Amino acid sequence: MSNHIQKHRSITPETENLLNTQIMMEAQASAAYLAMASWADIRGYANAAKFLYDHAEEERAHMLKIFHYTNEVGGHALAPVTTKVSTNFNDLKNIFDIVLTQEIKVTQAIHQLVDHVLKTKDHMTHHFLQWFVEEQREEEKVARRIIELFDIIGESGIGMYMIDEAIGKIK
Ligand code: OFO
Repeated sequence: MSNHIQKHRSITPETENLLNTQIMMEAQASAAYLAMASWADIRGYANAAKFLYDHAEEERAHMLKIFHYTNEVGGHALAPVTTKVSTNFNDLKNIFDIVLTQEIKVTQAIHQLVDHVLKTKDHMTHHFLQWFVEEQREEEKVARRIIELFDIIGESGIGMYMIDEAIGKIK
């Protein structure tokens, strides 16, 4: 980055690094959702697959939101490199357990970022991150509701069909 650009930045290099780490995490989450969507798709869980495909898109949108913000405030957003994701799962319940674990990890990372910008009095980035704080609350809530369906409906008989139907109705 040229000195000219560096002089006009609103975020510290440390915040820039943390935002780039978050960009990578969102991209990784998107790839993980895509792998889970494919698993559900080829097994006929049409609604679960749609939910997971949609979330793969959402995570990519989150990644781009942070990407653009980083550049807007004078940082340098780096194109994320993702690592290999799991493509095989025990069953659909296993997938949604992973979804919730993954979302909780993202929440923790967002909270760490918020802690950092509070400490460094970076009000702009703090304001920007509030959208993600709210988004994570919503995403965890939805994942928990889906996991509950496995207990409420039960997996035997036509249970899996009904669970997939119910997933299609979750907002
Ligand atoms: Fe659900 O992870 Fe993005 O923010």
